[in-house]
Amino acid sequence: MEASQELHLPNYMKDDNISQETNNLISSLPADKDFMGYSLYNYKGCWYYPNTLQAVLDVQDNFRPQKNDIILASLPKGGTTWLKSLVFAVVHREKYRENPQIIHPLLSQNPHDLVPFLEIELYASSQTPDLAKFPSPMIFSTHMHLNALHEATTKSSSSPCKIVYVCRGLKDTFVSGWHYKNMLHRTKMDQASFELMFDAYCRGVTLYGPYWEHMLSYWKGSLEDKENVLFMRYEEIIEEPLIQVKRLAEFLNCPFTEEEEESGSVEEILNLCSLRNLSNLEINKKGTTRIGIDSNVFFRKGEVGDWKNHLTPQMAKRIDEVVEVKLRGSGLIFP
Ligand code: PAP
Repeated sequence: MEASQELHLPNYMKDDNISQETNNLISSLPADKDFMGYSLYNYKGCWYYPNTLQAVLDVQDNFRPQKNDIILASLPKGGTTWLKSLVFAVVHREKYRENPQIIHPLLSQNPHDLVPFLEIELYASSQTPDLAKFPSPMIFSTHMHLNALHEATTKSSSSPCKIVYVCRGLKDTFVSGWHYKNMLHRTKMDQASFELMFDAYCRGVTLYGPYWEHMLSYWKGSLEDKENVLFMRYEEIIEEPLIQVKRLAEFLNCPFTEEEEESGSVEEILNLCSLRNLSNLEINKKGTTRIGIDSNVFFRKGEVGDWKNHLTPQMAKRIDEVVEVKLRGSGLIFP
C-alpha cells in the first residue's frame, strides 16, 4: 500500500515537526517503511516515525520526573487505556471518596486525557510543556522502551520515580493493532494489507518495535529494580483482577486498607475501569481525545485469544517462533 494523504493521520506518524538537527540524525539512521509505506527510522534499536523520534529526543533532553511522579509504560495495544484508568482511580481514590458530589473524572474524560503521553502529547507540541497543570501526583504515560525512557529518568535529581509497565501476548496485540489501524485511519484495509502488516510485525518493523525488545527492556528493568519498576500483563489483570489491582496499589505505596477491602473499594475501582463501563460512556463513544484520535478507537472486545479469529495457524506459528527465540533465556514466558 502506498502512503496516501487521504487517510486520517495522527501527528505522531507525520514528519512535519522536526528540527534541522533531528533531520541530520535521521539521514544517518537505518530506514524502512511500515506496511502502509510510511517511513520508519531505527534509533538505538527502536523504530520511530520522524515526529515521534523528535518528541522522544525532546523527552530525553528535557523531561526530569519528580519524586512522586508515576510513569505508565506500555506496549502499544498492550493495555494502556486500562492501566491509565486503573492507576488514576487507585491513586486518586481518597479524593473522590471524600467528595462524592464531585463527578469522577473517569466518567467525564477519556483515560488518555487524564494521563497524558509524554512523547505523543506533551513533548509533541512543546519542548518544555507546562507539566504543573496536572493533579499531583502526576501520572504520565509512554510507549518508549525502558532504555530510551531511562535517558530522561536517570538524569533527574530526584529519587527514582515509579514505573508501571503493561504488555500483552503478541498475537492479541497484533490483532488489536490491526483493528486500531482501521479505526484510526477511518478506513477498511484489505487482506493484502493485513498480511503486509503481519510480515512487518514479525520483522519488528513497527512503531516502537521490535515489541519483544520493548517487553524485554521492562522485564529486565523490573528484575533489576523491583522497587521502582513493576511488570504487569493484560492477561493477568483479566484473570485475577483483584489480586493485580492490589499489587498495583502496594507497588505505588498506596495499599488498600482492610476497611477498604471489606467495603468493596477494589471492586468499585474495577467496575469503574471496566471495558464495559468505560466504552458505554458518552465521552468515550463520541468526540476525540486531545491528541486528535477518536475516543472510541481505544475500546473494542478486550478478549484474551481473539487472535484465533484472525490469524491462520501458519501465522500463529511464525510469531510464536519469533517470540520464543527472542525471549529465550530471559525468563519471560508467554504461555
Ligand atoms: P493504546 O496502546 O493505543 O492506548 P491499548 O489501550 O493498549 O491501546 O489497547 C487497546 C486494547 O485494550 C483493546 O483491545 P482489543 O482490541 O483486543 O479489544 C481494548 O478493547 C482494550 N481495552 C481498552 N480499555 C479497556 C479496559 N478498560 N479493560 C480491558 N480492556 C480494555
